[in-house]
Amino acid sequence: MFQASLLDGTDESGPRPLSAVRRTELERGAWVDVLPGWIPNADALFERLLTSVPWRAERRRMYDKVVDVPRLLAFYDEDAELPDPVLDEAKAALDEHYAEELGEPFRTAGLCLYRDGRDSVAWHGDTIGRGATHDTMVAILSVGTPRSLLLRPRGGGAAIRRDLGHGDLIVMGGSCQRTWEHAIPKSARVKGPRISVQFRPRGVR
Ligand SMILES: O=C(O)CCC(=O)C(=O)O
Repeated sequence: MFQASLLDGTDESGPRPLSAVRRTELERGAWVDVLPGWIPNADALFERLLTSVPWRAERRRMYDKVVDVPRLLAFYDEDAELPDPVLDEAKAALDEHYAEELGEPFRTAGLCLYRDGRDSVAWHGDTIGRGATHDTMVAILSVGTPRSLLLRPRGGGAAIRRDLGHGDLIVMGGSCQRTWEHAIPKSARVKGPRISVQFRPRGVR
């Protein structure tokens, strides 16, 4: 399992200012914003989410078989109370920073628990809903063991990699969900768990 760092302690502090995010413009109107260490001292948050979130396993049909989804999931719809006050702070900070550009608040939180490097998510865009037709944003807070997020243009092209560490933020914006795809690949080197918290606006899944 993920080992909380000894230096980290249980001291909680809120998100660092989002003015420090760095944007990378991708092709076709997509972009990603990244802020390493957005949530400092994220060990306690990680442990609380690990133990308090009602993680559930899902199974999905793949062609003629039903297979295990290789990660555990939890979903907090817009009226649901988030599982941790740090996530309320994170969402409030995102809402404030992106208010003008996004034009609406983030509403839902999807959580994934990758138990180790065998868990993953395959190439996809968040195109259930408005992400298929409209520019939008998906903001991801990553805590626990570092994992790589890959992005590639839909229909072909070189992939780019963003390594997401403990407490890091990545925001996929513009046309990213419909013109690019993203994935968390399996990795034999990854031994510990990671939790991803995805904040999305209404109607984006
Ligand atoms: O784990 C992540 O950060 C990405 C999750 C994701 O792409 C999804 O659940 O749609």
